[in-house]
Amino acid sequence: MGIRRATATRILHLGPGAFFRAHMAAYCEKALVQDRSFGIAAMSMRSTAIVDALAVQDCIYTLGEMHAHGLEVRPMGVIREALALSRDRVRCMEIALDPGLSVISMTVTEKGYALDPATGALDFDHADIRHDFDHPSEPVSVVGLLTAILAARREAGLAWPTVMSLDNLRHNGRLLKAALIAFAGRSNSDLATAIDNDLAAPASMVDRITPATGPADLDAVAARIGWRDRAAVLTEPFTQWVIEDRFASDRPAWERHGAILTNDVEPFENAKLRLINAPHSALAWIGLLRGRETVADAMADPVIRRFVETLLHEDLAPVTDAPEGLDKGEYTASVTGRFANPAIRHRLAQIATDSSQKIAQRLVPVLEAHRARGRVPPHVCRAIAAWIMLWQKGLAPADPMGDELAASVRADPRDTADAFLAIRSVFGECAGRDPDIRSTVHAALADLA
Ligand code: CS2
Repeated sequence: MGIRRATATRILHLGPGAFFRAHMAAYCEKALVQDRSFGIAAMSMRSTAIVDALAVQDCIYTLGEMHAHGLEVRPMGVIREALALSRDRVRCMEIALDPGLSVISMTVTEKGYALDPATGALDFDHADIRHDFDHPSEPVSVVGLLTAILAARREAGLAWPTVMSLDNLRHNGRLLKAALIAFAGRSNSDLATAIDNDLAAPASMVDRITPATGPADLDAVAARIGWRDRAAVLTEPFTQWVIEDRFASDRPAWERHGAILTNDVEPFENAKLRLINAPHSALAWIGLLRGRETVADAMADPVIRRFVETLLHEDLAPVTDAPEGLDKGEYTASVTGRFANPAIRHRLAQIATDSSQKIAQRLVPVLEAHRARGRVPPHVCRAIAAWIMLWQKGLAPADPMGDELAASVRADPRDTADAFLAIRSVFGECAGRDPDIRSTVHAALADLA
């Protein structure tokens, strides 16, 4: 099969992980048919492993889709350069200051923005943000780096590219822009005003279940293509990308390849976070408690499957408005099918990682919507109880708030629950002081124990 290669670099992408290589890169690769100039420079903020793997292969890698009839593979030639900011800072800035650059996109996970998870505001106490204030020309955070790029382009009289987040955060474009304004505002109010007035930061909703690639995945790809592609990625057939149509300049014709360009991404974000990410987290917590390893293993456990279905139908779907053109029933029904796909080995521990950053996006709005109707959602509370129980038992995977969470564990799980529910940056104001939520979580803890 021939490889479609890009002829120029007009996109700088931060975060070249598996999700990006399976999702946005796939849309960009297809759009090379319309315009080959929209190649990508893929840059990691710190780690060098995937960057090195790509670099030795001339940035060509294999995208494998796990269909019911088997694995379908395709060579990808859209990435032109792979770099790590920690090592290749000069080259990164050269690309960032290229007059032809059209988009800076990013998949850096929820915690990559250094925001307070509950309020969405930039966390000025974050170690990386503090570092970047002290070393503005050597930023290590996404927000510090983007601000440095915007300042340097402005200084050089260059237009700003569109800055686009592809992470699972509500209003990701608006949050990112607000963080940049807040960061710039501390030292350069002129720049902050210009960002406020002029920066295009569209929101986008992304969806494609793509586990971190493991050695067995690489073996499966090698068996198909005849060489060991260390940057290969395996993903599900389903893919969705809904983008706010607000760009500073030209961009690839993603809409010709399945992306939806719209004025209002919010209903899509809500549906995705509530009907896919919320049950995903819940499934991960309950599944880990019951000793399962992957999402598909957990879905094969009838107790867990029943829980996920009840959670979806009784607690999540009733407070989620379907965006126009999307059938909520079908969407909800497809979720369990996607989770149950045995070809995808998605480790529960990967999904349960960083849960403190995900709860405010996935579950708190659901809790609030039910409280506004005078109700407590029992299955959401059970999911939260499962998360707390993982900490109680010392089974929780890595979390940026790990020290604080571990220090909140008490001998009695109910006391642990009260301490956790009162953590404002996880639950906002909604849970800590609500006796009905607390007692429902207590009851669920007793039941889980
Ligand atoms: C998952 C997501 O790891 C997680 O938290 O819920 O990465 C999920 O697989 C994607 O959002 C699906 O599009």
